[in-house]
Amino acid sequence: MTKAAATKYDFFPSDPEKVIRELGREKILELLKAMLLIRNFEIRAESAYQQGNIGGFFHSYMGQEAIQTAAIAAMGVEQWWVTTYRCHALALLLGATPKELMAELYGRATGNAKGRGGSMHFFTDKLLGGHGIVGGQIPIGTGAAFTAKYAKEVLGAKDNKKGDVSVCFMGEGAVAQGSFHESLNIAALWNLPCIYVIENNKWGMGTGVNRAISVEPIAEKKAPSFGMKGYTFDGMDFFNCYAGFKHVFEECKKNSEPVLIEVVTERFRGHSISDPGLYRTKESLQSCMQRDPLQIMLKTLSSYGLISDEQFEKIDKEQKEIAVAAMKYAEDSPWPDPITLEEDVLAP
Ligand SMILES: Cc1ncc(C[n+]2csc(CCOP(=O)(O)OP(=O)(O)O)c2C)c(N)n1
Repeated sequence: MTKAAATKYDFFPSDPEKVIRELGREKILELLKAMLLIRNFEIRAESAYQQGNIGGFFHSYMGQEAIQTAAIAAMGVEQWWVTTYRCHALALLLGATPKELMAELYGRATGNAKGRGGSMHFFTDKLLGGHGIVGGQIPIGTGAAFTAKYAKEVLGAKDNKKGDVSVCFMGEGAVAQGSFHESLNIAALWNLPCIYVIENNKWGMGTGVNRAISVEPIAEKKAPSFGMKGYTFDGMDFFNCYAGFKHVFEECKKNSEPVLIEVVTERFRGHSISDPGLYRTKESLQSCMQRDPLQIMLKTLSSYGLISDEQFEKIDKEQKEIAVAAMKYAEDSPWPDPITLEEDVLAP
């Protein structure tokens, strides 16, 4: 059975002026730069893939840049973070360098996971991974929230090394998995400070959300069944995401209760690089690309006189050069030595 009608979303309220006042011009431009780095990294990596320099899976974050950029801007890097295989942006935002990430895509020894993980498995000391199993990261994010709570309430940790909260990203496709339901149930039962974020890009591979998930808005309808609060954000609008994440973060820190967020977004590419996207028309893709998060941010910042088109283009060009330099670094890097094959393997 198919649910045909597209949902009309009522997004969390936001006030760009307030966000701009709170963050200031310099910080906002830094965040725009981060979004442009993600976009340029994805574009260059995609071309390296097409040239045969990268193999295996590859899932682009193009179109979704505002979400994780806003989440980190609102909560700071010192939380626990975990996500899906669509993990390039989160790793960049959490401080992995474009060079080490590009080298990982190229399978080189200098890569983020020594060339063993590829596109789906980036890590930093705060990023508990990109994960290839749909829903596989949800229990991990829940466990990290337990760590944060235990460190604070039992060990009395004051240095915030274990983070205040855990932030667990997933696609809407993961909502139908058992791991989602078991994790949210235990998080609610034990008051774990976990912020679950569903990035609803409307497609799970080629399956439309209306054919896969029985209710929408997902978070607002599902959260109450776990005794949680649920919110909906506009994933194409940085300012809406920032205001929403900030609100939820402050609330979660105060009451140590889990929360479920749905961020409505669009992916500008196929599910993975090998997906020709035959399940959607060119026109529908073009129409969703009209709401490009980078253009929306540029337009908003321009309307407050904070940036000109020339300044935007300059930042864009600089980020492109960083991505191109990362490709060169990856190309020049050595392949892993076969003698190291059994190193770092936990189950020999
Ligand atoms: C347990 C499991 N089942 C199936 C797959 C194959 N698979 C990979 S991605 C995907 C779709 C997931 O879509 P969604 O959660 O909406 O995330 P998105 O890719 O849109 O970000 C599927 C079915 C998998 N990796 N793991």
